[in-house]
Amino acid sequence: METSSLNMWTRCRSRVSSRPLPREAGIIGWRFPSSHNSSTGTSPIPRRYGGTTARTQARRFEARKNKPITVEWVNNLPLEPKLQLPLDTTIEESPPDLPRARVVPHLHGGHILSAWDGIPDAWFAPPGSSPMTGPGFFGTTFEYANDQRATTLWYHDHAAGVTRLNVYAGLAGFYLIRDAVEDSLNLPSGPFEIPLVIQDRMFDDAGQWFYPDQGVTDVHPIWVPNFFGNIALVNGKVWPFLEVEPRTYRFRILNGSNSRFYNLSLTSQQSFIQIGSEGGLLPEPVTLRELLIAPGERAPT
Ligand SMILES: [Cu+2]
Repeated sequence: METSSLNMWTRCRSRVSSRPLPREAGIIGWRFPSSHNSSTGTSPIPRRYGGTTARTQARRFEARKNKPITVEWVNNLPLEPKLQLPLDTTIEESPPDLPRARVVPHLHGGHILSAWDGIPDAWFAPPGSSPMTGPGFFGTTFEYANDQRATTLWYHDHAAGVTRLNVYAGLAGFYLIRDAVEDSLNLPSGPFEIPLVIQDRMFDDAGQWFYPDQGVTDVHPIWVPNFFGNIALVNGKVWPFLEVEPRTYRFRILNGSNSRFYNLSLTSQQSFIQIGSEGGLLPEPVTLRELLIAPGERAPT
């Protein structure tokens, strides 16, 4: 699998820690360079599919309520991404003369001033691109106020005309906000709190990611209205297996797929408890045997 197009670096200038995903989780797309990662200093964990190393999952942010952070986003993608996904240049905001490697981060569900919300035309491209920035660009340093209750957010690319491909390529990750209320609940933590991002993918015969390029109209000849992959990845791994202890776990589930809904259940038919949703903890826990989760949705938190 080609990986270098996923090498989007960020620098975190705040106290927020950027802990790696759990050991059994996937790899890093948007990541913190270790020299800027005072909390862990860890490197991405390489996994192998089809003989080459894949990096598919971004690091996560850990934030505390009412402790703002400042993030400088650095686009260090290659000018020509080696992972060639079909870009539709018939979309108005995506003419062929724009740099392919343009990005702008959006914190999905976060309380944010519009300037830092990942406005689609506020994109920025790697050094050497022409143009370097979109018409709505204002900077690469974003303020995140974290003035909302504990919840499970995620961030992902939001650049005009290329979001679906950038998210598919791995520019998405968790952003957790914690607070004292949640702390007081003594929920499973540490190795027993496991974020799970579920995404579907397609692979070609060479083990490369594949994205369809046959549109349904002549107007947008390569634009597909929905993408449904035939392989499920969790934290960047294909059909992974997690060994667990006989105890309670906290799974923070994110559907990071482009289009696919999932109806999740335990093969043992056991029930499980949903304690939260997109905006934070539910008024009271709900016991479920199935959990239907839509693209972009998070549960249980
Ligand atoms: Cu979103």
